Amino acid sequence: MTKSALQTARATYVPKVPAALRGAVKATEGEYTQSAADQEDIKRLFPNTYGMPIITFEKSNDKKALPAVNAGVILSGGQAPGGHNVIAGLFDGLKAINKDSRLYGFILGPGGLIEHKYMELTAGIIDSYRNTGGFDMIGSGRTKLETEEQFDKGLEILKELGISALVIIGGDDSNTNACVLAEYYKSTGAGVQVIGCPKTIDGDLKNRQIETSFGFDTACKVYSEVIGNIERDCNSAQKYWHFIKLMGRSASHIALECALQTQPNICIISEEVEDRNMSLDDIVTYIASIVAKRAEAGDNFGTALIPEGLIEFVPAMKRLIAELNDYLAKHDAEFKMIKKSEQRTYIISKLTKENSELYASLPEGVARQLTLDRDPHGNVQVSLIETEKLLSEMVGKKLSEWKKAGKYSGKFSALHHFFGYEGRCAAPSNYDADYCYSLGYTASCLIASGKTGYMSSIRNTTAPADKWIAGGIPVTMMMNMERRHGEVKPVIQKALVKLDGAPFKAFAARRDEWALTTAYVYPGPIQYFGPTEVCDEPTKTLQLEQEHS
Ligand code: FBP
Repeated sequence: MTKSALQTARATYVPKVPAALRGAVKATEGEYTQSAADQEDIKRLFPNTYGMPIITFEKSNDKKALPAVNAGVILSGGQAPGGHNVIAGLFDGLKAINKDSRLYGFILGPGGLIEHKYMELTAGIIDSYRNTGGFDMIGSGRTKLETEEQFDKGLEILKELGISALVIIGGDDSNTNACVLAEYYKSTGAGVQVIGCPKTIDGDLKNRQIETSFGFDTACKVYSEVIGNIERDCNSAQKYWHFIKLMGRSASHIALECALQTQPNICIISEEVEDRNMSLDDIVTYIASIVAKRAEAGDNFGTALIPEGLIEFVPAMKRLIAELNDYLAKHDAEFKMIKKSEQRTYIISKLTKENSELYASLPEGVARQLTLDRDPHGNVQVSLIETEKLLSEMVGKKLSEWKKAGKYSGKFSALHHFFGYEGRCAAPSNYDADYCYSLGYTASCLIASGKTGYMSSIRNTTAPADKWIAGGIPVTMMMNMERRHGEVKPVIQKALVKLDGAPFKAFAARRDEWALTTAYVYPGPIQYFGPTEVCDEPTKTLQLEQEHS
C-alpha cells in the first residue's frame, strides 16, 4: 500500500503511557460503587455486575507468568480518531500477558459477532495500522447488541475461537449494551468477560470517572484548523458571513470546544437555547443583531458556529416535530396521496395553531425536510436538516425587514459549511494516540485481572502521560433509568454541555467581545512532531474542566 511521507514517519511513533503500565501491574480496589441514580432499579437489573469497586492499576514486582488469553474486539458506531491505537494497545497488552495470547477482530461492528464474521489480528496487521485514523482495520457498524438471542449467537463463535474476553469500543449506547452483555454472560456462566472503551467524537460520554471520550480531541482540532482558515479568509476579503454547522449529535461540546479554540463572532449552544426557552426567532434576532452591530462598524463579515442538534433543542421546534411525528405516523398513507405542491398547505391545516404557525414560517426546504427522511423509529432525522442554511436564510429575511425600517444599512452575503465526516478519521493527535493506546492496554490489564462489566479508564490526562492513572470503572456506576423509544431502560447518562461548567462559563464571559471585535484565533493543523506544548496540548474543554475540578 502506498503511504504518504507523514504516514510513514508517524507509523514509528511510540505512544506515551502511564508509568504504571510499563511492566507488570497489580489491581488495587477502591470503594464499592453505586449507580449515578435509580440505584434500586439498576441493582435489580444487574445483580452480578452492580456495585463493583473502581480499579486502579499500579506497578508490581510480581513477574509471575500468566496464561495466554484469546480476546475479541469490536468497533461500534461512528468513527473516531484513535480506534486503531486502542486495538494496538490491547494487542500489545495481551502479548505482554503471554506471547501466545490471540486477538480476533469482529468485522463491521457488533453485526460481525452475530454473523460470525471475524479475522485474527496478527502483529503484521496491527503494525500497519499503528497511529492511523479510521476504523478500517476491521470496520465499524451500528447494529445494536441487545437481545439474548444475539448474545447466544455471539457466544457460539466466542466458544469456537476459545475467546474468554470481549472488548467493545463504543459510545454511551454501545457501552450500555456491553454492560448488559457482561451481566448476561456472567449470570449464565458463559465464561466471557466484557470490557468497554469510551469512544465518540461527540464528547458526550464523560462523567466524574471518564474524563473524555477518545476522538473528541483530534476531531475538534481538525474542525478548529479549518474554522481558523475560514476566519482568516473571512477577515482578508471582509465580504462574507460564514455559517458553519458542526457535528456532535445532540450535545454542543464540539461547537463549544471549537469556539474556545477559534473565537468566532457567534457560537450557538443548544443546551443554552433549551434552558432559556428560546424560539427560532430569538436565535435569528440574536444573530441578526450581531450582524447589524458589526455592519455599523463597517464589518460586513463574520463567522457563526451552529451545533448539529440545535433544532431539537428549540422547545417550540421540539413540540412541532413531536406533533409531526405522531400525525405522520398515523396518516402516512393519506399524506403520500397529496400532491407535492399541496403538501405544505395540507400539513398547515392539520396541526395545532402554535405548531401550524411555526411550520408556516419555515423556509420551503426545511418544511419539506420535516415531512421526509424519517428514521426506523419514525422520527425526523434532524441531523439532515441544513440548520446553517435555515438560520442564514431567516437572518437575511430579518435584516431586509430592518433595512426597510431604517434600522440596518449593511450588506449580508452568507456562505455555508458543514464539518463532520472530515474529522472522524483523521490521524490521531498525540493526545488521542497516547490516550487510545493506554485505554487498549488497560483493557488487557482488566482482562488479566478477571474483570467484567468495566470500562477501561485513563484519568489525570491534562498532566504528562507518565502521571496518567490507569484503571477500570464499573459501567453500572454511570447508569440511570431513562425513557427511550417509549420504554424506561437502564442507560449510561449522556453528558450534555453543562451551563454551570467551566468551559461554557469561559465562553460566555468572552462571547460579547468576540461578537463585535475580530478576535479570531488560527490554531493551524495538528502537529505530530515538535515541542510538547504544540503537540500534546489537550482540548480547552478538558483543561478548563480539570482546572476547576
Ligand atoms: P457515535 O455517537 O456513534 O460516536 O457517532 C458520532 C457521529 O459522528 C455523530 O456526531 C453524528 O451525528 C453521527 O455519528 C452520524 O452518523 P453516521 O455516521 O451514521 O452518518
